[in-house]
Amino acid sequence: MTPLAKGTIPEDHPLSLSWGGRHEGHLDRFLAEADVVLVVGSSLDEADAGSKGLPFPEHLIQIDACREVIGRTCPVSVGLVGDAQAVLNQILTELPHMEQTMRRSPAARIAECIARSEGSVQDEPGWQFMDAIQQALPRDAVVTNDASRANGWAIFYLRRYLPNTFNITGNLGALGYAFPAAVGAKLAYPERQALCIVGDGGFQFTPFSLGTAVQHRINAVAVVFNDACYGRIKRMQHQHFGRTIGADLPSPDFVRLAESYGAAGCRADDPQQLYDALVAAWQRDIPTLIEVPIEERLTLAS
Ligand SMILES: Cc1ncc(C[n+]2csc(CCOP(=O)(O)OP(=O)(O)O)c2C)c(N)n1
Ligand SMILES: [Mg+2]
Repeated sequence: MTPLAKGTIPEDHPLSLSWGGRHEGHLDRFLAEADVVLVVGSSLDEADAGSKGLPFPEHLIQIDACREVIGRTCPVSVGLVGDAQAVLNQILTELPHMEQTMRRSPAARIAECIARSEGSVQDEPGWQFMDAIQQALPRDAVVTNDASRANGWAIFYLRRYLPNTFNITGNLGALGYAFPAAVGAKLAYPERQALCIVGDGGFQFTPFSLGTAVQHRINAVAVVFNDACYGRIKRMQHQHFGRTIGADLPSPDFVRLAESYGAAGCRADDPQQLYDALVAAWQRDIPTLIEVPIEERLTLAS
């Protein structure tokens, strides 16, 4: 699954391989070794397939409901225009009549790929914070995010198991989406938890949504990773120009900001505190903001 598809197939299914496998090229090698890749419902654009692209083998088949998307970013051997479910059902209907030369499950290779990828990241603070969230997160909770460094951590490390339980702002990556989206998700599914994973910059595009959530007793939870800057932008400025401009942010006291709206606010300095804060947050009937102060070097890391 590409980032936008997280949760379409449960990430603990033995045939499921997600973006996390991209560490040290494990997922890329897996794809490159394939005889043929069948892409279902992905535009393969930058936000979906990554700015570095995916190393597809020569034979690529793409199914999409939108004709313009087929072959737009990657050359395809075969393009099939249609509804994913309908086309997949048609393929399944034809399969028994086809000669099958080999039936070898890739489950073992997928498991190996995941184990190698996970083994290489567990010392990283980003992984540890996402692991804490994972432990506290119900299987059907809806996660929203936008474009922070933590958004990248969530794409790589967080596992989702159900469709529409991981919502990014798609190809635009627009800041300000994450928290209002969590409020909307909690309204749509009052019996489930809604969690926004966001940076200090992104959260400050739409903090007033805290007021709406308090007013209507909507328990959406925000985890704000605060490095007091537009970290991703600052990093790109460093890389391309060797200097930064306009990327530092005055940091409000996020806990008091939440409390001033009548929401609950707390600070989590390490993954264990984040886990405890989330478990407490699920119990409330008002929104909770959990601020996680992080060093700038974490968002500036490649
Ligand atoms: C509406 C909007 N404006 C600007 C951007 C460009 N942009 C992408 S990431 C980013 C920085 C985000 O900062 P923060 O939320 O604090 O996350 P961090 O990078 O520090 O982890 C900016 C300004 C954007 N994606 N959307
Ligand atoms: Mg930031």
